[in-house]
Amino acid sequence: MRIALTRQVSDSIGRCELTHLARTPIDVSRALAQHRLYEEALSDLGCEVRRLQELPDLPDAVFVEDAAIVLDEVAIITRPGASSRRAETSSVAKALSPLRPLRSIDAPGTLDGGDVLRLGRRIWVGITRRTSAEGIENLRRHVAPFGYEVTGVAVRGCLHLKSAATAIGSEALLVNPAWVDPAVFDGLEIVEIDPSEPFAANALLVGEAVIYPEAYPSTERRLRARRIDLRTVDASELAKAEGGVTCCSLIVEI
Ligand code: CIR
Repeated sequence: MRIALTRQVSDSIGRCELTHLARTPIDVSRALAQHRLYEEALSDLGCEVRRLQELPDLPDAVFVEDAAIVLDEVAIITRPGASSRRAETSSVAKALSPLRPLRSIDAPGTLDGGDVLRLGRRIWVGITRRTSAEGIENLRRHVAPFGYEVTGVAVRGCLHLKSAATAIGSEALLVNPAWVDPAVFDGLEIVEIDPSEPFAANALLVGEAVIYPEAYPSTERRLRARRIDLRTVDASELAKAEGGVTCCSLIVEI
């Protein structure tokens, strides 16, 4: 069984953290509607969608991916790099505690789930403004006993590693080579985004299907040419908050 943890868009999302984008007005009701369709796409792919408690005063609380790393053996509750986001983690820990043994990233380390990319037993972690060397070391200590290899990766020009590279298959990645050097993903098949669509590398693999924003038609054609089972969604309002499709759920297999 596959559970997808999500959280409704906060009324205060207009005050979200922004790093690379200029602030533009977010239409909360459109964002809510788009988020519901995203949840529907998860349900269509067999996920039981479980909504966490609403946190209306925490603008970025919809981006639940940043609060935890869920592996088969354990879940690691993060310490987000933006202090405004640290209060998001306790409700995620509460939801995960019946599903996995929990560990945590501890001060002074910081780590955002958006920086953590896993394929099999290999984990790449973006070294970014949000994720520190201590945070990565902390993660390594928690997961090494289960046989995971953790590699810190330089990322430039974007918020998180998963803005630059995400899984589109068990051995395949969608990558923006301007933001991360594809050579770090040794041995994996690399599909590059269309360079005219820099934000196009964030795709959400669920089983063998991929949830993908409809905003990147040229890259979408590249994915369709590979016969990937794509489920496109309109994620334009959350994109104004620098969120993508991976950010809005935590997938837990039980
Ligand atoms: C932030 O800056 O933290 C939010 N506005 C966006 C977080 C997006 N999360 C993700 O890419 N995993």
